[in-house]
Amino acid sequence: MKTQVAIIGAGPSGLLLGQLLYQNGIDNVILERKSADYVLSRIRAGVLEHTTVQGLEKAGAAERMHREGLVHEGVELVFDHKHIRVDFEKEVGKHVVVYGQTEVTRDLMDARAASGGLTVYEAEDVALHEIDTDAPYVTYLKDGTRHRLDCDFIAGCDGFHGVSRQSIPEGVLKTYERVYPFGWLGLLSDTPPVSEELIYAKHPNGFALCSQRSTTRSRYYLQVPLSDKVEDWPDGRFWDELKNRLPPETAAKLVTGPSLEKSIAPLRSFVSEPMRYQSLFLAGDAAHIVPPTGAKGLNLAAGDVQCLADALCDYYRNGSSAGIDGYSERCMKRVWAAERFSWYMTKLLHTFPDADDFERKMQEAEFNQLELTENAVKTLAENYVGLPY
Ligand code: FAS
Ligand code: PHB
Repeated sequence: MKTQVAIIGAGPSGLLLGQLLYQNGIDNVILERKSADYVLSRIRAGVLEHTTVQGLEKAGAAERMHREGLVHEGVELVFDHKHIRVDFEKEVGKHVVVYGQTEVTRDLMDARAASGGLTVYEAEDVALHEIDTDAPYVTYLKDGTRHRLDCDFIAGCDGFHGVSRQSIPEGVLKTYERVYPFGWLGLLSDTPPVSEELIYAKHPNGFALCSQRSTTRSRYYLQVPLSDKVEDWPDGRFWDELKNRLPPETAAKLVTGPSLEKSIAPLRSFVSEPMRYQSLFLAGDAAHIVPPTGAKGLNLAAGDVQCLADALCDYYRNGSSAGIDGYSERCMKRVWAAERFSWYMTKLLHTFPDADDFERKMQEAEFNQLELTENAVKTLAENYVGLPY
């Protein structure tokens, strides 16, 4: 089989890239290790930046998001019960859309099915070959038969644990990593959100986040030690601890109910440079990871993929390699800005078990900057709604 671009991974990166290339007449095939149902079962991000909304519009997959997504013009930060509202419209004249990654993925899958693009689900043992030539190819196993897919380029959209980044020879990549000493325990419930806007709360017991998927479905998170397991957190304990960490007037409004999903995600900052090696391009979590405190993971992936689609269109349409040659450098500026913001929000709002008294006072002083200076709030708003890619 032959295509122009082989895409590894049918998460948001792979599916969005597939649609953008299809819209520009560039043939592509997506190879996904898991089943479509499994991909849809993963509960992840919830906030879309305006550049991600634009990407979905370009991909022809934005109609339901515009209909069902919730426009949010601000967020609330709470620091040991001190409140600050960050007003996006006032500070930067933009907003974000609250719409779950699961729904983004579903919409992109539907758009791909309508476009007739080939996605091979449950493609096992995907391997990349000859990536340092201009005739790379990918092999994979499907129902016991090995297949070969010849292509011009490979897009590694296969996430942090994927095969693409591992296929780059030793010594080429420079990686940077920070693993945080805690995780996020997430709970999804069919209960009305406790507040109209998201609440990021810091409490001596740990961080808590009140998010949502709709006006009837909520998503909550608690910072937990890395040693905790989901089974340590029956629903009742989760709700009691969430109430502990929220301001009393907010906790009093909390509607609890049975969990539909509960999972613990570790937090890490990770970047691998460059994001291109010869005919292989990395995008999304395959190239970088951010702690979800800044709501950047999915949005960074969408930015990478729009850059890559622009570059490949320039190559195929105008015969210019300027875009693909500049892909990594163009993405890196935005990747590091998002890494910084996600690290800043994580340091600001989490309880670090090994912090000394001075570090705790610095954390409090950092939060007070948001009260004392106009610029601090504006900078937070600019980063939260998303920097241009
Ligand atoms: P993904 O990991 O989503 O997709 C990669 C795809 O490649 C997967 O479907 C995988 O099955 C497939 N794949 C892997 N190896 C393969 C192989 N060898 N062959 C073929 N296919 C292969 N971001 C936020 O903004 N907010 C959040 O709250 C948030 N929560 C998260 C919670 C968890 C547990 C995780 C892991 C991430 C979270 N993120 C969050 C980040 C997340 O949303 C990612 O940024 C987003 O999924 C990135 O999309 P992709 O780059 O497509 O990677
Ligand atoms: C979510 O709704 O899952 C969500 C929202 C904002 C974040 C992280 C996760 O910063």
